Amino acid sequence: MRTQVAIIGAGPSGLLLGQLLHKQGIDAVIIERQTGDYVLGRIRAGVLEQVAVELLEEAGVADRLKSEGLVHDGFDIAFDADHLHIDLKGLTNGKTVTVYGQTEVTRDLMDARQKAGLQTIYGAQDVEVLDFDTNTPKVRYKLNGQTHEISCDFIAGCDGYHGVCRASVPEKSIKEYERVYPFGWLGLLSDTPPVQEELIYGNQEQGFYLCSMRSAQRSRYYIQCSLADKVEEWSDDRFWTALKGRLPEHLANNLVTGPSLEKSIAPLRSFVAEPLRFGRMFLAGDAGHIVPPTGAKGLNLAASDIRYLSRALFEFYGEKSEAGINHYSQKALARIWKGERFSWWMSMLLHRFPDNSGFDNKIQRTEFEYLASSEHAQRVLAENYVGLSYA
Ligand code: RFL
Ligand code: PHB
Repeated sequence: MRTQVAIIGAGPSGLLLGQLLHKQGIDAVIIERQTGDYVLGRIRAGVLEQVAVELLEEAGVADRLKSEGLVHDGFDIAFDADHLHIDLKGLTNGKTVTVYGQTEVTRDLMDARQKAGLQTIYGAQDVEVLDFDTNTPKVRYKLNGQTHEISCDFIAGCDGYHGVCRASVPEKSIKEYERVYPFGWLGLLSDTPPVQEELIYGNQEQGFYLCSMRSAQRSRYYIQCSLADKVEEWSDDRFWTALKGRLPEHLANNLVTGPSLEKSIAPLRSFVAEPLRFGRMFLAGDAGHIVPPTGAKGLNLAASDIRYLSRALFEFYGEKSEAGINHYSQKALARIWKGERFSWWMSMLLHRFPDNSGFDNKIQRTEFEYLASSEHAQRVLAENYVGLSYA
């Protein structure tokens, strides 16, 4: 088989790239290790930047997002007994974020791909990326025991943190930067009305908590947990009791509990690989970088990578220019590092660090007080949260 762009991974990065390329008449095949249902079962991101929403509009997959997504003008930060409202809209000349689950973004992209009759190979095993240091790269994989090969012009590595693309780059050609945080997030999804209309990020003696949602009837909550914790040790009751204990009293009284639809633990990590281009192979999304979810940036950074990469490929095929592909890595990384900085900063502000000294705790508290007292500081937070413009 032959295609112009072989995309590895059918998460949001791979599917969005496929859709944008299709709109420009560029041929692509997506090769995914899992089944479509498995991909849809992963409950992850919930908050979309305005620029990400605009990119999904450009891809022609934003109808449901526009009708069902919840536009949020602000969110709350609670620190111990204190409370701060961040007026995103007021602080950013009218910008907002949209609460719409990654599962729904993925579903919309899958539906559009199916409608357009575009090819996705699910359940591909032993995927290999070959000869990407030449002009004739190849992807080899097994399906139902048979080996297949796709020749292509480019390989897009959209295969997430544990994917094969980054792992196939010779060690000497790549540099990795990493910070691992000493705790995880335990998340619970339930068909219960959210505790309040806007998100609340909290830092309390027992640790971080986040009250988020998917709709007026579906809540998503997270609490900081130990890395040693196992999800089986957390009954729904234990989760609700722990969350209730962390919430300020007026919200604890409002909390509606119910059976979990999903519960999982995610470790927190900051990670960047440099560069993001290796000859005819590019890395995009979680394949190239990870942020702790505190800033709600992972999916949004994946979208910005895909915007830069799609433009680069449009230039290559449309204008016969290599300028875009030559600049992809540098351009994407400039925005990624800003997302890394912001996510690190939000994480440092909002979690209880087991090894913090008294000094560290005082600095963290002062960071909150400074934020609460300075409109400039709030503006910096708001500008980053709604999303920096695509340069
Ligand atoms: P994905 O979603 O991991 O998809 C990669 C796909 O590649 C497949 N794959 C392979 N396919 C073929 N061959 C191989 N060898 C393969 N290896 C892997 C995988 O099966 C998978 O289908 O990466 P992508 O597309 O780059 O998307 C990134 C986002 O998923 C991620 O950044 C966000 O979910 C992060 N994130 C959040 N981001 C936000 O912007 N806002 C949020 O509010 C937000 N909240 C979160 C989050 C992530 C979380 N977790 C669990 C890590 C909350 C949580 C709890
Ligand atoms: C979510 O709703 O899953 C969510 C929201 C905000 C975050 C992380 C996750 O920062």
